[in-house]
Amino acid sequence: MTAPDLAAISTPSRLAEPGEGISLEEVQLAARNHGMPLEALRYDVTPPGMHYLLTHYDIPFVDPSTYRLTLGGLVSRELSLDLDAIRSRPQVSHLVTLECAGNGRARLEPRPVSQPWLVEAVGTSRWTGTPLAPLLREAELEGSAVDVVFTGADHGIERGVEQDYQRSLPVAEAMRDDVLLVYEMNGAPLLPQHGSPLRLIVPGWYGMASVKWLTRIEVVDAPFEGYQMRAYRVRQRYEDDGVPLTRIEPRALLVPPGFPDYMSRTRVLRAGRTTVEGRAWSGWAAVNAVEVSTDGGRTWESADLEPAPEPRAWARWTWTWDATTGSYDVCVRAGDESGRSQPVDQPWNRGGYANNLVQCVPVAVTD
Ligand SMILES: Nc1nc2c(c(=O)[nH]1)N[C@H]1C(S)=C(S)[C@@H](COP(=O)(O)O)O[C@H]1N2
Ligand SMILES: [Mo]
Repeated sequence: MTAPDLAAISTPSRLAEPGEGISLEEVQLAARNHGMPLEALRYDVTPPGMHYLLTHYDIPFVDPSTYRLTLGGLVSRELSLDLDAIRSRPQVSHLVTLECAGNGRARLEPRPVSQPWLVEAVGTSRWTGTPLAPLLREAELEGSAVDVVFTGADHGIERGVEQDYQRSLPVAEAMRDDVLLVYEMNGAPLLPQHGSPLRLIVPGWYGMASVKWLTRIEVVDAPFEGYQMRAYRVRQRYEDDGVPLTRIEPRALLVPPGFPDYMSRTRVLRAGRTTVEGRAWSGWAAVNAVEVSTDGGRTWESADLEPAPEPRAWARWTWTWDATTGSYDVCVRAGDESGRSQPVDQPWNRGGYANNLVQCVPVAVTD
């Protein structure tokens, strides 16, 4: 028998045809990589099983008792550490909101065929570990160091390219004191699906940078151009060079008011005074404005914004609604101190990334 053609097995990057439904393969990805139910926006810290998940390939089995992290490449001193050695280093915790760069993709038209996120690819956790920078200093980077490459234990094929999941950070970003090697999530050991036994957390950046099942760190003398570095770019056409994704664009989400119809998912709310609530975040700067609309974005009112518990965590907001009977389209949008805000028209790009189009929820208010 001849060997099957891997390039033919691997689906090329494509856009859905007009009106083309979600495929079984997209549903298969969506079931593995679930979003955060929006009612979980009520919690400061997302309960672990409600945090979103995104794993390109399989969740690898990494045995903590034999686990080692190696740090090599352009360093004077190579390091190889087991989990005890990592755990005995200075411990730091940060509350960090993580969001997938593809959040909102399935609502784009035309739809880039990939993990079909609606808007719930987000969650906030208390991540505990040890800062990366002191380890890099201990290893002593050579003068020619440009990028730090992080390799995960997971392996797969994507658009015809067989690979380990790999992402890099420029040296200056890798040396930021809030970039952590994490072994605990919300005070418990990392769960397998979130990168056990050790993952990177890059606060403020879209999730793709926070490499799970981290096994190797390598310092290199040129910008790393691995598959995931070329893939996570905002481009209009497949051939374009595009702009690399880094920090999270501002977004606010609301807890859908009232209760849902099982199949249509339409919300039903009893008339009267109700508190509309949710969270808002940005990886660029503090969120400084949240506005709510009940008429699909024609008119807006300011919501009350609470201070974020930590700089890279989401902030709670509330808005009081005297809801009278009728049909409404309840929307929310956020802006941050850098002047960034959320568009009312879809920010379309070929990969469906950084799409922070405002969220609107149809609500039927009844007596
Ligand atoms: N090794 C590895 N790390 C990874 C990924 C992956 O597939 N493999 N997915 C990335 C992406 S795209 C996101 S959005 C986050 C998701 O983290 P979570 O599953 O813990 O929410 O992990 C990132 N780290
Ligand atoms: Mo992601």
